[in-house]
Amino acid sequence: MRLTRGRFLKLGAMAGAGLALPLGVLSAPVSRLAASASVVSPSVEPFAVPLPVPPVLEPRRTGEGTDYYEITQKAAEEEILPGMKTEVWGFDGLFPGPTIEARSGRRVVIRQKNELPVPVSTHLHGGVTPPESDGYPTDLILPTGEISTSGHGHGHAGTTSRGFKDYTYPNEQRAATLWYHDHRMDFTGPQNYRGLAGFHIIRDEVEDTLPLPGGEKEVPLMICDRTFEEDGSFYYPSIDPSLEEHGVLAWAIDGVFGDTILVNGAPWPSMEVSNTLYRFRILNASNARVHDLALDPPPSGGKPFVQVGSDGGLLEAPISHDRVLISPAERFDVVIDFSRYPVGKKVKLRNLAGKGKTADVMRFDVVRQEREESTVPEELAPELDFPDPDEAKLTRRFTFIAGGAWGGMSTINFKTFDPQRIDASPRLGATEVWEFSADPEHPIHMHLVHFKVLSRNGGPPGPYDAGWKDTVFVSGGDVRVAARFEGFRGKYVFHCHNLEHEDMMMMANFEVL
Ligand SMILES: [Cu+2]
Repeated sequence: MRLTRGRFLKLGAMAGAGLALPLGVLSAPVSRLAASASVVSPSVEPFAVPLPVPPVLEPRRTGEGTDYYEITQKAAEEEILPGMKTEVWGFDGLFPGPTIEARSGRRVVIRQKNELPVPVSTHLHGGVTPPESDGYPTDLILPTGEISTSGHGHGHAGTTSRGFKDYTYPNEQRAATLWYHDHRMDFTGPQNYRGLAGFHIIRDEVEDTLPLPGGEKEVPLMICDRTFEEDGSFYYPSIDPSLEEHGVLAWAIDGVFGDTILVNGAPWPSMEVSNTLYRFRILNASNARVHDLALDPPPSGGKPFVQVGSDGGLLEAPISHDRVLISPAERFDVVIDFSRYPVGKKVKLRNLAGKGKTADVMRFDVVRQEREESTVPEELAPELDFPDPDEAKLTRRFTFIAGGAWGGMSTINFKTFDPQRIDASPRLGATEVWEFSADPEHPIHMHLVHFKVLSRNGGPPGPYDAGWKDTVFVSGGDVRVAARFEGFRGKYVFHCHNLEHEDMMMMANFEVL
């Protein structure tokens, strides 16, 4: 999106009418705003880089019932674009961060050390986590060195630690693909963009017994988009790249879209596969981009993606899809059968919602024949214990309206985020129905709970709403979900996972009483 003169004038007029604008938007010269929107990344030959897989982190020590880890959030140089260096802010300096392999019922304690020049807060997305370890946006870990907290953020009301914080994850939940990422108030967009995201995979006995592809045939795929400067550094349209002042340039208020697609941190990578089944844990870690994934060419004989899991773990039974529509923060656990292609075939994973270069994601090269040792069983998980909407005592309604209409601020029920205001107070153990409506479209995420999608625009749930969800894509209509508020009492957030909307305060609190 370009900043047109008309759009700029509209923003100016709204500011004049007294709406709060992020600092700096209007004081930045128009020439700078317009020029920034047209940064184009150095070109990269697609499918030339092999797909990396993030390393699995070893615990520092293992106690009875608990594994203890240590991660240092720091800057490091990585070769993302061939022959160039990019400074990333990564967990242990890596982008993506190292993968945590956890067992259901076995606690993980992670000491997060902050060696970055800014405050951070680390959230385990999909985790049933006590509030003090949930990575509340204002529960900051301040840097060890000199602190820059003078920024004009949206206000601070959390606890702070200096240098490090120990996060406790009970993992008292079923096997699922979770991920951890930065959640600092007002700065989640730029800090994720620089690389602060990694996988946290929980396994359990139900999953162990299934004959799904495993080992090297079970691959996490973190898909995101970035734009790079000529020198290889990340380009993010912050008003203040030092991240003391928050906010993005006006053209980016409804999301930052990169022109280079990365999978596990590599641009348009390729992966060699045998002609067998593979399991992919797909995460859309983009700030704002929605992916409509398809295989090109499609295999003979029908739907190529066999979905076995959603945000909250295994489905009861597999669901086959022609395409997988995945909005930011959602996870789809899918099996692809490469025996439906001849050896020698090169198969692109494409994004049908992309244009030009962003329509390509990665490529699978079917390079060898191998005996099949996996299957996708017709039953995956025992019947899922979804909340019963008839037991819901309460229906709450939340309307998400994007920033463009509000001079930059994004709202839920016409309110911007206030860490002190509680917008819903469900009782511990209670089932509630929440109705989300969105204008125009928002991936809506609830912390602490997983939910069941009940309906979409008054009709049945959509093809991508199956299973336990913690993030649901609401696109210009209404989605009703049922959630049971179990696990912990305390204050949690729910918000839009378009990170620019989130940073522009499309977030609210619920407190489990
Ligand atoms: Cu949004």
